Amino acid sequence: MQNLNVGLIGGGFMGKAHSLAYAAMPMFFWPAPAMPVRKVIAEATDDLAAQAARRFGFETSTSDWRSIIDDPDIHVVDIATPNHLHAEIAIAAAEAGKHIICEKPLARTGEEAKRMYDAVRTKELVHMVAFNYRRTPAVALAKKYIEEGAIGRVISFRGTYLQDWSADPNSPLSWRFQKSIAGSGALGDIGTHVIDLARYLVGEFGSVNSIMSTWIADRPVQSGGADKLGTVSGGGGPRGAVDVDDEILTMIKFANGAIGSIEATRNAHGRNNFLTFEIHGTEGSILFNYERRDELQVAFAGDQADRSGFRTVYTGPATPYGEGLWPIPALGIGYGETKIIEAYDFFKAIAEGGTVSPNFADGYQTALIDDAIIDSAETGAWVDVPTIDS
Ligand code: NAI
Ligand code: SOE
Repeated sequence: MQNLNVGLIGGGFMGKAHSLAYAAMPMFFWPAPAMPVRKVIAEATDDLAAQAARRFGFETSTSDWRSIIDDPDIHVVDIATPNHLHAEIAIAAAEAGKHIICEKPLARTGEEAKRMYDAVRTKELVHMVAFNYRRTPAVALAKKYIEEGAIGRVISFRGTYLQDWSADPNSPLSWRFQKSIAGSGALGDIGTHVIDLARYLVGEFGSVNSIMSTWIADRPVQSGGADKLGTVSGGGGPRGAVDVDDEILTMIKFANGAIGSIEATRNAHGRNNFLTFEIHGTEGSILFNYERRDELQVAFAGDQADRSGFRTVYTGPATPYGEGLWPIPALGIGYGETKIIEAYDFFKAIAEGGTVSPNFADGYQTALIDDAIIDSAETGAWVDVPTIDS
């Protein structure tokens, strides 16, 4: 079993989640496909980097992410920075021949995502984009049911991602509200998770018709630093303009004839991480709510009439990834487990010389869907989504 040295760039929320995954992955999945070694972590300053190394168990730290790219001992570059740095780091890492895992959204625009995809597509390296909700066991179970034909032909998909952390007009103008850093607002930040699930479970998007709104036009300025996701007030200082969307709503015509909708907002009071989908097929239905992520609700058309309706299946040893997780259903799947499974699949692909999904092709296709949603919201028209040449 080989050791693979990881250089992690960004020690905020995702730096924590990825570090946990590297430490825990071999504890869950044994024998591990490879042993991740937490070699070096980069942060914005020397002090932040040193603290991150201590906290997250890395051997060394740096405030210069380029030194990670230049280090021949690093096998894996993990990009967990705000979105505007993804492309520059990923392209440099690809040129240096490193395996890359990059947080979502892959890029701020389709054009930026294309450059990233072009940088990796002909190289012998594993690339992954961290749409980890696919790795929730109940979502993988939904995929299995669909592939087995348990709900027949999929005819419709309704997805939501509703949060409320940005509903307070005095929560700071963090990087997530700045187009130059984030690319877009609720669309890229959380809408892309649902787009990824829709592509995974239903298929490619044909066209979209969308609405986008910005509810809070300005917020107290925050310069640099991690996004505290609404847990701190921005205070009474100067306010800056929000130039991204707070909310998006889109209708979808899928290439295979199914239809659907996606709503995403971070301004829905009372909603925390309400990532849901309901899928209707010709022979049954599936309902998933991430806030109850141990459970998949299923209904089958063939059920006897006096007992038909949704039933709950709890994920556990008999369901996807069950061999590595907990020994009894319903002990509790958390956010950490989705990242541990993600790390497992990523390192497995490296160890076996294979590929993993979602990868940069998926990230690029998702960015093109984002572009089409923005275009449609601006024009009011249905917009066709181009399909990438992969
Ligand atoms: P965060 O704001 O908590 O942390 C970002 C960190 O990057 C900060 O600590 C900041 O100091 C650091 N940083 C900034 N410039 C840097 C540089 N030049 N070198 C090294 N470090 C630098 O942000 P968060 O929530 O961790 O988001 C990071 C990425 O992960 C984003 O792309 C975001 O969209 C994605 N994300 C994905 C999630 C998922 O569920 N897959 C969840 C949360 C975020
Ligand atoms: C904030 O909306 C956020 O942290 C997103 O950036 C993540 O992608 C999502 O998983 C949780 O919420």
